[in-house]
Amino acid sequence: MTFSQRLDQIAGLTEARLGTLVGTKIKHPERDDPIPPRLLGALRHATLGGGKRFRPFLVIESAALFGLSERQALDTAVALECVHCYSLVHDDLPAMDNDATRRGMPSVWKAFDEWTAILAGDALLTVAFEILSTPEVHESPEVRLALISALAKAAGAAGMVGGQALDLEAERLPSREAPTLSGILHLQSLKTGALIRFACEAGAILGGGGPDERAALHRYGTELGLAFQIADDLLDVEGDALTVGKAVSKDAAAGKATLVSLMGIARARAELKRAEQAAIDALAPFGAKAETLIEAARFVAERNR
Ligand code: GRG
Repeated sequence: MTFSQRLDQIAGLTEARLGTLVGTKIKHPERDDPIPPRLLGALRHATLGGGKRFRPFLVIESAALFGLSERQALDTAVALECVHCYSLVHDDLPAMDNDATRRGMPSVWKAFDEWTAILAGDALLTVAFEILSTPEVHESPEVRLALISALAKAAGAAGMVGGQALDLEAERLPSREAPTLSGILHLQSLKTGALIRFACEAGAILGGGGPDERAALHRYGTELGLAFQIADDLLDVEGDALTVGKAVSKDAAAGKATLVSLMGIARARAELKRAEQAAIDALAPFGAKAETLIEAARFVAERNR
């Protein structure tokens, strides 16, 4: 099976499980309160029918390093995808990035309205933790708690939300200082990197990996997240909107400092190559078992969507 086929296969599994969980888990198990239909429509619009499902792929493939089956890692993967989808729904809002399209469709606030999009994001964030609390994720409550704690940290104020805050402050606060490369690297390692790092470490948490294995996956996730962000910035400069599935050239039009605008395209490409190789090197302790994750690093560096 090629890498692309494997990514598509995991995307299919994720889509099917999301379709089941978003709609059933967001119900009180002992009561039969239905989800308000408009909100449910927004939740399904936000989660189904698009997306590479790259973070679920990383959870499932990092768990495979420890001998876990797809099924054993799938609900953790889906919980993470719910957090990712929430972040996209909120990021697209007029008060944030003001994007009308996402994944080749109208963004949630465009298809519904702003308040529904805010509430859909809130519901997706909370359902992620509801999913992680269930025994289907792992039989051990300690493992479930470790996943909940790690995802909360990755998504929260010192993780993705913190990165988004730094990004918006840099763009909008009148007192802002001139952006520096180290400042942008830091905010991106939170905004984009934290969830990708969690995805890679989740396999070690689920699979009972030791500190060295977890540290190796942490390093892999860090370099992969950086490569992912540089590739995303390059797509904004060089990609076409139809393939990418959202508006491009937005950063330049907004005069926004990005890794590419601060480094220039040539240096950004070199840094992308370095991060790709560093991610691959971090997997050395896993030997041949890590072949699919190695291909994932190559996919990120070469992606066009
Ligand atoms: C609103 C708290 C909050 C955070 C938003 C994720 C994010 C933080 C903003 C999205 C802005 C952006 C375009 C970041 C660049 C990297 C990124 C996360 C791209 C989208 O992820 P993909 O390419 O999307 O994996 P798909 O649609 O394939 O899931």
